[in-house]
Amino acid sequence: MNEKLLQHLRTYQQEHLLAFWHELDEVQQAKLVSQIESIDLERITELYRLGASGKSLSIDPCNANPPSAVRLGDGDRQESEAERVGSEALAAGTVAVALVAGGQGSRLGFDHPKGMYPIGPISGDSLFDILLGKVVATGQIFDAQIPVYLMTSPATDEETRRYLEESQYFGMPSEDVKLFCQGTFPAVDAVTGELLLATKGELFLSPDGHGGMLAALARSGALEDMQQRGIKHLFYFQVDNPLATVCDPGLIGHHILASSEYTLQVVAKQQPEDKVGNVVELEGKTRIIEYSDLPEEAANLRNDDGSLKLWAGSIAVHIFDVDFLCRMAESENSLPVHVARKKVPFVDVDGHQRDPEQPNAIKFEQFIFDLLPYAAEAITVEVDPARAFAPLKNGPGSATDTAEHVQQQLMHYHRCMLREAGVRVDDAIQVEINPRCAMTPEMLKSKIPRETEITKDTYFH
Ligand code: UD2
Repeated sequence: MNEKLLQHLRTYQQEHLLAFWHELDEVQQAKLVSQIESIDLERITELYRLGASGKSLSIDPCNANPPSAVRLGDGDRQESEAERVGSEALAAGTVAVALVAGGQGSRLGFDHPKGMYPIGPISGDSLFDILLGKVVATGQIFDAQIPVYLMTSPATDEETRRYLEESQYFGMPSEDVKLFCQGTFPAVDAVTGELLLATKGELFLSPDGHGGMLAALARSGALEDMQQRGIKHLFYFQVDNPLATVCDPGLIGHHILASSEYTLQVVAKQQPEDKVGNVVELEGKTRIIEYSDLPEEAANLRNDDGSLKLWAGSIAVHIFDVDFLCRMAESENSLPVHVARKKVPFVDVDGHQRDPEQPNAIKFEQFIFDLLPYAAEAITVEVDPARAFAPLKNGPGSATDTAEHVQQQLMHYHRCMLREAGVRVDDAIQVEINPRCAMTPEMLKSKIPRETEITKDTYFH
């Protein structure tokens, strides 16, 4: 028995973690020791104390105001100036991409990293294929190198690396795709605060949230890599949105023109309970209040014309200044930790595997958008969801955000692109456009003669 470790665990009432020590072989013992040693027990004890007390938001959302935003239809001049400035930044090679892909596809009934999900409505192309395709296409348009920093989690890292290597990074130069793995937090028993064992020799660990990206970027050397490459702006998005306007020159341009350190792309919420982050102004700062944290009372506040007061929904597309991230990475624990009560399977004191039916545990997570109040300047830019937001979240049969919904949205948008390019296509025709073929209606114009009629299901690639 490792007496020193036992003593350390006793200080925090966690000695149960070694209850099965004598049943483990040497390799298992070494693994358990290294897991325990990597955890700051004092911090976890404190987080549990705060989490169990039920205190979460230190602010009152009912006092929040909507952000001042660049809204849709705000004027073509501003728009074209932003596009010009964003295009210049892309051409100058000062923009990189951060893609968070730590999630598994388990909610979709897909036992692989979510990014591997075959979402292309006709092609069956995966989310990674489509999203990296957008980066490749943008790089070609601007004749620029656009590195991608892709965040995995311990659950998705190995398979994602293998998949991307086998797929030859979907056309990206391999040296421009930098994978880095996010960290974890242990889960604790909601009643006792004891860390949970997943097996007799392993702690139950879960990803530390996309907020873990900040520390993981620093730890992996990615921030340094960005600085060496002269990257100034980081276009951030989630792997579950194949409609994401990756490297949108207009959004990048607004960010630069406003000297923003943190820019948010938002959609106008349709319903108070929409599952998007709520972008608000509170106490002079821009913040996001997650949908699950927004009380009904605040969500339902209306303007005189009946529209939602807190209208701005974050779709998790952000632009960060690299200098801002470097500054934030230097101050340890700048991100708060959120707690969530969840069902976590575990091994009990008698060595039995338990699969609880009710939430039994507290899981900890950090959110990247909690950096917002620290930004010297933060702006919000509205986008039309029909061209920018089709999140894949739920399995077949759910009311929203299933693969079928996403595919319908993709095809709808691609039909709109074709029509804007002067091509005729009926709603009953299925179409899909590979981003490498065209990212915009303008690009389609050079490939398909005007007045062409599409009469059968077509994949443009
Ligand atoms: C997220 C946002 C929500 C809104 C919505 C848009 C949070 C907390 N909420 O809600 O405000 O913008 O997306 O679709 O972000 N991920 C990791 N590591 C983690 C956790 C998440 O990489 O530890 C990635 C994951 O692969 C996924 C994305 O982040 O692509 C979103 O995570 P989620 O599905 O848990 O977030 P959701 O849908 O509740």
